Amino acid sequence: MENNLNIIHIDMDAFFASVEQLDKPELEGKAVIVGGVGLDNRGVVSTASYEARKFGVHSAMPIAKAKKLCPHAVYLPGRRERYTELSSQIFNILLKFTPQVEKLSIDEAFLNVKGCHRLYGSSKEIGKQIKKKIKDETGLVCSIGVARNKFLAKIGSDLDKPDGLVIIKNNEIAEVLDPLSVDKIPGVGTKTANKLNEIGIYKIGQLKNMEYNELKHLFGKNGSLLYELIRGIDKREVNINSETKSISNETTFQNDTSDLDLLLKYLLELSQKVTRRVRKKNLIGNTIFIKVKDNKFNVTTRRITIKKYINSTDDLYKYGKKLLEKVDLKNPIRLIGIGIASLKEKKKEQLSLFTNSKDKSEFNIVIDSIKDKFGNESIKRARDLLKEDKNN
Ligand code: TTP
Ligand code: MG
Repeated sequence: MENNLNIIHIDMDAFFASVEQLDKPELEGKAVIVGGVGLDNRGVVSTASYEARKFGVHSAMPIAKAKKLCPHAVYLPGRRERYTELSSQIFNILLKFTPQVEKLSIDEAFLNVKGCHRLYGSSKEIGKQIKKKIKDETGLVCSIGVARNKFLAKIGSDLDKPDGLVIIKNNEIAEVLDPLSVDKIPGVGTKTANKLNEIGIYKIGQLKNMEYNELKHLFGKNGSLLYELIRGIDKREVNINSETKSISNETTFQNDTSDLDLLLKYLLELSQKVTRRVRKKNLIGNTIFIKVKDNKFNVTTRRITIKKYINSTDDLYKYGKKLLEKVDLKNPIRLIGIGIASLKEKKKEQLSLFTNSKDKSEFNIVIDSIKDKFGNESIKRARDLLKEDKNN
């Protein structure tokens, strides 16, 4: 397969409705419509299962209209928390393949898999593995598009929904794009599409016959972007966003070591550094990972996703230690690293002077501010002091 088809777009199928069918097996194969008062108070359809779409029901349609088209459907108000929970499970799966994940919405992401082929095979293979892992671990079905850029990958994921896996090869671009209606182009909404329809242009292929200057005239500064997109050119990069970004630190030892106590002490020191950066950015995360490289340069990584979002040194260290215990330390270790992923912004909680909370984050914040004022060496944990003794 061509080796520059590195962009993957993934979009869950009928996401909210599929989650409802997953949690209530009696709804499997039935018309399910999520939306209305419970979810957004506007009485519109959030999404409809594919069984309901056959009757013409779609997102943003007034519930009243949906009830006329599909009276036998099961109407549900929606459970945002549950959808968010599954969404973060899905993003954690994606992050196992590559850190290059750009979240677009609750059920949609771009991946750049350029560096992943040695480990996971071709982009098509990676697409298959992602689909399988998501199905096995969550029970949900998604559609995937693979192509050389974002625009084409997104077009691809939409071509064979539900449960699609579409590869758009470079020599197939025109063949795929030309018959599509113009509203498939990002930025071309109903209004612009209508404007084009009025002058007899319905398909992307027809739009290609327009001169560059005509497009500029019609679409202003977006004209040149449009000129490129319809020819399958899209220079946008996959941008890792803070929600999927991770923060980590690693250290290479002067001498390789098999001493578990010493490794744990380094792990604690790294946990301090990592969580300090996490706290500085006012983030919390619920995926913890470690990396170990032995003297033969074999790299082992272990990761775990927990329910609670953390940013305290003790919490990170605790889970890092558990992960390290799962690593086979048969060869001496030359490098160890630890990090947090699935980061999100920590909401401002009401601070109380008399809180009895077990949450260590306030304690950590005090330590951080002393270190900011007096330097890193000003406060040390007893374990760090022990380590210094051992190394001297
Ligand atoms: P989409 O991915 O647009 O739709 P979908 O996943 O339901 O269906 P498809 O198989 O076509 O991808 O949106 C993801 C979720 O976002 C969707 O399940 C519900 C929610 N949503 C709304 O609440 N309102 C809307 O208008 C749309 C489009 C989506
Ligand atoms: Mg979707």
